Amino acid sequence: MGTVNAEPYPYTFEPAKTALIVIDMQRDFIEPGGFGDTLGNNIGLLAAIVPTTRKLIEACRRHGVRVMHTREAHRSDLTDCPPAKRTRGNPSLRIGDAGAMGRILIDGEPGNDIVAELAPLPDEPVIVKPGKGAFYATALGDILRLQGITHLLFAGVTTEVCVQTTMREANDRGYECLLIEDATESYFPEFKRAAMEMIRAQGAIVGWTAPLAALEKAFAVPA
Ligand code: TIU
Repeated sequence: MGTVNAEPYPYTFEPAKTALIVIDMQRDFIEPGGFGDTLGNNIGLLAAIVPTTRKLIEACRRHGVRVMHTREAHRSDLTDCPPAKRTRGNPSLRIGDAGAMGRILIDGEPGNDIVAELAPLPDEPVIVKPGKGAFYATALGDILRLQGITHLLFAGVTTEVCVQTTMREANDRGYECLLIEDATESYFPEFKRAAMEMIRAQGAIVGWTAPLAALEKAFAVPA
């Protein structure tokens, strides 16, 4: 059993029943020419969390917390992409268009890969998701149930879009959720701050937040 000095109060978890879900740390959101860039965002903010996220992943691997990854991606024929999602905002490049790293947000394209520094190990599930939430139209719920997972740690991008949506989906399904504060980021710093406050308000209405150092301290206490 580990206890993290989290907000709004300590978060207790059993590593064997806990999974880390690293959300959408893919080149499309983080590198120049990807989807995030074409939407006009400052991608440098997101690239800055890669080293901390790597430390988090490595700590979880060492301490028996299962690591899972997600990618926001659509089928190459776009049949799983709602037209509303494709046309919203009238971006210069739409989902499925040819960009600097292949077709934007299409499964199997170079831009859809997880950044090299955070590459999944062969036994780590990668959930390919067509929505913002990782439970929508994916096998994630079944995978977690079959693995006996009750607690979820969250990292990745962006805090108020795919991370928060997935945390809310998980919370409604009964998982105890902890967001690692310095392993998540938004294109809008004020949205990250607000999302973290919303998550932990009202006695952890959606879940807890804590920095990586607090999780590392919990791991350091002998079981
Ligand atoms: N992964 C994720 O958050 N997808 C997005 O499109 N996020 C934005 O903030 N645009």
